[in-house]
Amino acid sequence: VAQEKINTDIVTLTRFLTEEQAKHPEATGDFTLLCHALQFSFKSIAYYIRRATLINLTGLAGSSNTTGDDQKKLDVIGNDLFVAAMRTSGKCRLLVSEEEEECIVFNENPTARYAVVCDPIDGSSNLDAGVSVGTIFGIFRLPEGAKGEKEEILLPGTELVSSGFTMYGASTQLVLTMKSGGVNGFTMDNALGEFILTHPNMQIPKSRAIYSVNEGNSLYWDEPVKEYFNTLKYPVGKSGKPYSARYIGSMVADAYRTLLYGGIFAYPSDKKSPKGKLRILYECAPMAMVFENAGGQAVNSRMERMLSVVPEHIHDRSGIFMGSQNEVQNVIEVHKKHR
Ligand code: P6P
Repeated sequence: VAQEKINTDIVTLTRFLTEEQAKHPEATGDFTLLCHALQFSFKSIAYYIRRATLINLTGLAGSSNTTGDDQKKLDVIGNDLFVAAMRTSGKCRLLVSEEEEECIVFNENPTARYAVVCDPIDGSSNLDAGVSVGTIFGIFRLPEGAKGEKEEILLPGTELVSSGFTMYGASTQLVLTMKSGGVNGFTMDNALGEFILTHPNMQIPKSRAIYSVNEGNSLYWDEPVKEYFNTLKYPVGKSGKPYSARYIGSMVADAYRTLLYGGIFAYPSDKKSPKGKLRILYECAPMAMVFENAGGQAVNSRMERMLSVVPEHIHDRSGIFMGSQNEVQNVIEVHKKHR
C-alpha cells in the first residue's frame, strides 16, 4: 500500500527564526529571543480568545472570578500578557501599547536595544460578534546609547526592523516581515503548539477589483476620496465592471484578505476624524511595512509614503490607503488631479 506522503520537512517559526539569525553573522541572538517572547504572547492571547466565550471573558469587567479579583476584558488581558512577555524577555527597552496611555520603560532591561509597538487585540470591539481580531506589532532597534526615553520611539516606519500581525480566526495566523524583505505566513498547529510556515514569500497581486472601506463615513470624505470610490462603484469607459465591496471592520482581517486576494484597504482621514482613526505606530506603520514587502504600497491621506511618516506622539493617528500596487497608484492619480 502506498505510504501517505508525509511532509517531514516542516518549518516552524522557531526554525525560521534560527535560519534568519544564521543569515546575520553579527547577530547576538537578542532579536531571536525577543521574537520567541512575541511568539509566546501570541500563543497565550490566542488561548484566551478561544476560551473567551466559554469563561465569559467577553463581558465587561465587574464579574469576579474564583480568586475574587475583577475579571478583565480580553483586551486588558491581552495587554497584560504582552507586557509581561516583553518585560521578562530581557530584550525589550521600550514598549508602546494601544492599551497604555504612557510608553512603558523597562528599567530592569537597561541594556536592551529593542523597542516594541503593539496593539495587543486590535478590533476587540468585534470580539463579542465572533469576528476575527488580531495583534499588530512592530520592532525598532534603538540607537546606541539610547536612554530609554519615549521620544526615542517616535520613529518613521522605515526604521522598523520587523513587523507583522496575528489573526485569531478559524485558525491562528501570523504574518511576519523583516527589514531584509519577504513576508511569511504561519499557521498555528494547536496539537503541536507551534506556528508552521504555510505561506512562504507572500506577494500581493498587483491589481484586484476589491475595495475595503467604511462607507458609513462617505458624508465626511474629502472630494478626491469621494471621486476615487465613485470610479470603482460607477465605472465609466471600457472597464464597465464595478468593484466588489468587502469590509469586516477589523483591520487584521481586512488586511489579511487584501494581502491574499489583492485590492485596496482604506481608512481615510475625513471631516469627522481629521487626523484619521488608525494609529501610526502600531497599526499603520507595521501594516505598511508588510504591504510594501509583499509588493504593494501604502500611503497616508496626503499621498505620502506611509513608512516615511513620523508620529508626533505615541498614539498619533493617520489616514491610510494600502494594498495592491496599482490600486493604491489609482488613488494617488485621482488626488494628483485634484491638486
Ligand atoms: P470603523 C477596530 O476598532 C479598528 O481599530 C480597526 O481594527 C478597524 O479597521 C477600524 O477600527 C474600524 O473602524 O470606524 O470602520 O468601525
